[in-house]
Amino acid sequence: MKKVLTYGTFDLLHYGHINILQRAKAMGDYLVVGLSTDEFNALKGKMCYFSYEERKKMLEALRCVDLVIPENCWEQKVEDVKEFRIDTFVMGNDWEGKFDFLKDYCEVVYLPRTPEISTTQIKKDIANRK
Ligand code: C2G
Repeated sequence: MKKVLTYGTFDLLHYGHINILQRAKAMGDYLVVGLSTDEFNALKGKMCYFSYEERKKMLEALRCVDLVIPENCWEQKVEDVKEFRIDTFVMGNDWEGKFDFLKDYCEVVYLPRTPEISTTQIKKDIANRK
């Protein structure tokens, strides 16, 4: 069984998120998603609209997601790759090169982002419509 791992905040889940999750799953048989906790998002300078539990519930409802684990820090990725016996690590190419240290442990793939959509843009568009 080929296992794939990716990470993210996945706030205000949108089709850009769905695209990368489906493409990540298509690279194997089992997809693990490291979901940024509210505390870690504070470290990333991100204020989420939905809480960790709400974001987790939405990801777990997706057919392409097999397991959601908490992402508490930047440093847990090597341990996660080992613990879950990950074959392929996938991230959007806004992270190109940032996780190449994982190449010692698994395949590392950066996929093109879906253009025109982001959680930040959604928030801006809604604010402008008031
Ligand atoms: N993404 C995408 N296309 C978009 C928006 C996002 O492909 N239009 C991808 C990102 O490249 C990322 C994933 O969706 O791979 C999740 O995006 P975010 O929720 O913004 O996650 P991020 O803040 O990048 O956190 O340790 C890694 C971090 O947790 C990643």
